[in-house]
Amino acid sequence: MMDKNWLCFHPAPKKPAFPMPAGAVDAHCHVFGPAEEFPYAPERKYTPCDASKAQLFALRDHLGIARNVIVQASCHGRDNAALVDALQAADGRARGVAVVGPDILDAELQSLHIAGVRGVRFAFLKRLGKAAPKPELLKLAARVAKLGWHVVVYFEADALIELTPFLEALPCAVVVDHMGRPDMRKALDGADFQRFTALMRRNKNIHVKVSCPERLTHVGPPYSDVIPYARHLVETFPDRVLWGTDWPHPNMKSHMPDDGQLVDLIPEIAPTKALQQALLVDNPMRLYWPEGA
Ligand code: 0GY
Repeated sequence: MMDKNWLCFHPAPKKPAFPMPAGAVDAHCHVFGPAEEFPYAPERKYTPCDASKAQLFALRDHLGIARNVIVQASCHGRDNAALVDALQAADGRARGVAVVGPDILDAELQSLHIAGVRGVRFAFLKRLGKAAPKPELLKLAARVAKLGWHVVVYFEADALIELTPFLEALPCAVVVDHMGRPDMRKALDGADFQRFTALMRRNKNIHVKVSCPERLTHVGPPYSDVIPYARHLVETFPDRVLWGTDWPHPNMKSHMPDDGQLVDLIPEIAPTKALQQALLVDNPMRLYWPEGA
């Protein structure tokens, strides 16, 4: 049963007014279950509403998106079966980011690669579960780097100082989820966000997803407090930004965003055609479909 205080994804998102460029990638979305076929992990911290691959692909088509990057969420633990099943059904139009243990066998990594996985995710949010020790994660990163994969990291802004040496030691591209979760009540030019942009300036491995305004906002839709942060990142690091819906928006308790409205925010965060092309097509393609379309 889904958690009682949970919201399920928007039942009928609007058709966006913003026309996505051809080949646009949703670089952050999930599949959940369905639980009957793909049970949630016993150690999970929440039970979501089921969100199937068919529902994800229908949303993709409705929003004018060409491809998905499906990210393993903590409710499925290290069992990537639902993710792999979705990748295999996507006809080449989805790639994946898995969660695996440091003890995973090379043969298992290889079969995830064949299924379309191109990255591993390390989450450092206590409310989602405990991360493996950093030396083990570094060893794992070195192994996946050999496959041409990268690492996706999820943390909140107050963990950045402690995590910076680790992020800089990763031997591959690094993709930071949700802008490094800045606190929107702090200034864009304040010390916390500047620390993050300074890291990106210094270290060209680091990429960032300008995603999740619904989770970061303190004022609600249409997320006017979050837009300036996203736009700043897009304009400052045009070749290292990615965009995603975060559908089906796990752990949202205040409100559920309309995914069509999230698409309509894109011209506000990437105001030119060239920035939109980089954000939505060229950057995610380089990481997830380096061989080309
Ligand atoms: C997100 C955000 C969250 C959850 C997870 O793995 C997860 O369970 O990523 C969150 O609760 O902030 O990226 O989907």
